[in-house]
Amino acid sequence: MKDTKQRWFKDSKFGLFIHWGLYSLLAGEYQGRKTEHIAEWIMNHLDIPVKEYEKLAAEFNPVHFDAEYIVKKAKSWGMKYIVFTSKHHDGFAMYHSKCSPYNIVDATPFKRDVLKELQLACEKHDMRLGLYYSQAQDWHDPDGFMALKDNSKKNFQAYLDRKCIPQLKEILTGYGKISLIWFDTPMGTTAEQSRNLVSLVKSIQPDCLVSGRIGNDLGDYMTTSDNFIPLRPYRGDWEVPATLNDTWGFNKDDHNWKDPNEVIRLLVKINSRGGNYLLNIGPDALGRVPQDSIRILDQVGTYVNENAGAIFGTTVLAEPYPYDLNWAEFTHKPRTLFIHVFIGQKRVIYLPNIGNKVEKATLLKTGEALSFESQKDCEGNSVIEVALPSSLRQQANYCVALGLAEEGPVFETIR
Ligand code: H79
Repeated sequence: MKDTKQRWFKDSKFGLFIHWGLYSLLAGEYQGRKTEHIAEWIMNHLDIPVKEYEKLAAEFNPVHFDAEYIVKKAKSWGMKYIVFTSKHHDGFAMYHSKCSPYNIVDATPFKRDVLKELQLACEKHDMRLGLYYSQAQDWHDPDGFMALKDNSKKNFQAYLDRKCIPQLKEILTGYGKISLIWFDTPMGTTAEQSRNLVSLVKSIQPDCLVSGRIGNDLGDYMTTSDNFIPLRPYRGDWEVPATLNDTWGFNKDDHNWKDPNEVIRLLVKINSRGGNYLLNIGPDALGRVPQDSIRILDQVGTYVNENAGAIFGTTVLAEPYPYDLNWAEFTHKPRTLFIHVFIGQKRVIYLPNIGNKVEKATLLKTGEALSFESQKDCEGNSVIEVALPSSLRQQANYCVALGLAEEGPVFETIR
């Protein structure tokens, strides 16, 4: 079981992932060819030669990038940490690297160290900062791994010594407190290499967490598969990295945006199983956050802020609710059960097998008391019925808090 032993990670519940790099300029299309896959993989998927892809840097001039706007937005959405791509698989550093000129300051007309700007904005607004760093895949360095290609002739250790390790030292010494390093796709990394990278991080910033994707079963917390949620509660610390559409890097043709209500439900589902939701935005070539991302996250943020008490500080139930419901998720604090309802038109909440004695029911966001009845059904199971005011029928989501008489088990098992 992976355990960060760090309160902030356990309590965070919700974070912002930012995928931004040279690929954002292509937005899913290169010389008339479109990628059907995640847009930050365009160099690999469309076989763009290094010398050609490098030329993008000369065009990268994201004049609308505003670190403080993004940090303030993340804060307003209730997020507790930000993870930014300091270097993705394409090998381009989104900060002023001294050991590779292939970086946003030295290779672009923009010349701004956006990581420094992000660091300062995070410090100003009391937001934790973590950094994505692609430690194994580097499509720019001849010895970095590349998925779907022959890596057998590569001297991976030479790449680690020449680029990865020096760059990790830079991002861990030049940008203040870094709360975590988000390693990804270990591929052929040996156990010793993974261990050495972990030691390097901890030797510079002992409290800096390392994501599960350092490989070889190391790392401080479990990272699920991209966009996948564990079916059952998972003891220990973990995180679901996820997108709002079907790409991480900006893709102008991807309009498959999730419904905001669905995103809220995914957040609560992940939290109820003990995990954090690291939700992505992909700024475009000019540094603008897609309006659809803002629209969705503004709605998610409204729910998070109105129902913060049912999200932050919640603990995983010893036993999940024994029935499969398509309209609700449950979160829990000692002596309180939160029912997150994701369906309009309901007139009552009817739930069998709540064994703990219910003492009160309230609509969380207003504190309004709701009338309820506890009875036994014809089979002898406990049933709770909460009356819902008609005003809720037009709402796609809301949370009802049940005050419980005892700290013990909340649900009866099905007999
Ligand atoms: O940073 C984001 C992704 O770019 C990265 N992880 C998240 C957080 C990631 N790396 N690898 N993968 C995701 C999965 C790769 C899937 C692949 Fe493919 C399938 C690579 C090759 C085949 C998709 C299809 C990409 C290229 C073709």
